[in-house]
Amino acid sequence: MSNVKRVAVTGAAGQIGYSLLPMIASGGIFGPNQKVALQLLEVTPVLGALEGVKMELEDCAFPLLTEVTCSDDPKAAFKDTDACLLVGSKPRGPGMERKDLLQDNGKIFIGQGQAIAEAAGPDVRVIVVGNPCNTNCLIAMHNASGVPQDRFTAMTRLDQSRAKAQLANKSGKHWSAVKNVTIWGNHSNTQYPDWHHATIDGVPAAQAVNDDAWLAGDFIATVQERGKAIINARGKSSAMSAAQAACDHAKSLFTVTKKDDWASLCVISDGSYGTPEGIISSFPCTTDGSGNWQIVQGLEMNDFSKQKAEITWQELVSEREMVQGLLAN
Ligand code: NAX
Repeated sequence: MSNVKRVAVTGAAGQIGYSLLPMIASGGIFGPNQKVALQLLEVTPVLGALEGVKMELEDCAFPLLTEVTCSDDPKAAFKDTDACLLVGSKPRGPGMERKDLLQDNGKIFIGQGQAIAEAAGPDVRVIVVGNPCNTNCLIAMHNASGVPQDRFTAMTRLDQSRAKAQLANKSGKHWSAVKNVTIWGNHSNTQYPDWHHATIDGVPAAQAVNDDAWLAGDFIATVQERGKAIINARGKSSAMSAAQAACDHAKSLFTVTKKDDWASLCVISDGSYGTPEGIISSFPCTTDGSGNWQIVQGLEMNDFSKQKAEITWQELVSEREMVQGLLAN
C-alpha cells in the first residue's frame, strides 16, 4: 500500500494547471498530512513548457510533494492514480460550431476514458474540467469500460462559488455565510443557479437578499455569464478561480460533505427531480469522504425552478445526441 496519493492533471501546462498544481501540492485536495505525486499530461508540442512547470514545482520544495512526472501518453499519466483531473481540452476556434467542438473534444475523452480504464488505480475518481465538461465527462465515462460510472464527475463548483459570491455581495455578508446554493444542469450559460434552498447566516437567501426581481433576473444572468465577464475584464478566461473550484470539488469528494452545505457536482443522472436519465448533470450532492456521492433528495422545486432546469437539461440531451457515435457502451 502506497502512502502517496497519485493525482493526474491533464492540460497541466495551461493556465488553470499553473494555478492548480501548487494548490494540490500544498494539500488542497487531500489535506496537510497526505503526501501527493503529480502525474502531468500534455500534448507533445507542449512537453517542453511542461518541463518548465515541473522545474518550478521542484523549486517550490513543497513538503507534501514526492514526485512530478510529465508525459504525452495518457496511460503513463493515469497509471495507478487516485484522482484524475481532466483539465486539458481543445478550445473553440473562430467560426467553430458547438457540434464540431463536441466532436473534436470527444475524441480526446474517448482516449482518456480508455486509458483510465486500463491504467488508473482501482479507486480512481475522475473530475472533468475541460469544456464542454459535462459531455466530455459522459464520453470518458462511456469509454472507460469496467470503471463504475459513479467515479466520473464534471465541474460546476466554480458556478456554485460564483453564485455564493453574488449572494454574499448583495446581502452584505461574507461568502462563507452562504450555504446550500445549487447549480442544476450544464456548465454553460443555460445552467440554473438556484437560491431557493440557500441560506445566508442561517436566514433563507430570499429573505436576506430581499429583492426577488434581482434573484430571478440579474443574479441568474450574472452567474451564467460570469465567465464571459472575466474574459472581458482580464483578456483571458478564469484560471485562478477555476483551479480553486477544481480543488474544492475534489476535496468535497475526499472529505465528508453534509446536507447543511451540499456540493454541486455534475454526476450521472438517475432521473432524480425529473432530470433525463444518463446525462451528466449538476445536482446538489453529499459525499461520504471516500469519493462516493449521493444526490440530495426531497428538495422542492417550484414551477420557476422546474422551467429553468428543463432548459439546461434539454441542452445536455441535445449534446448527448451530437456525440451519440462516441459513446461506446
Ligand atoms: P489553456 O488553453 O490555458 O490550457 C489547456 C491545456 O490543455 C493546453 O496546455 C493544451 O496543450 C492542453 N491540452 C489540449 N489537449 C490536450 C490533450 N488531449 N491532452 C492533454 N492536454 C491537452 O486552458 P485553461 O484556461 O487552462 O482551461 C482548460 C479548460 O478548462 C478549457 O476547456 C476551459 O474551457 C475549461 N474551463 C472549465 C471551467 C469549468 O467550470 N468547468 C471553468 C474554467 C475553464 O473555462
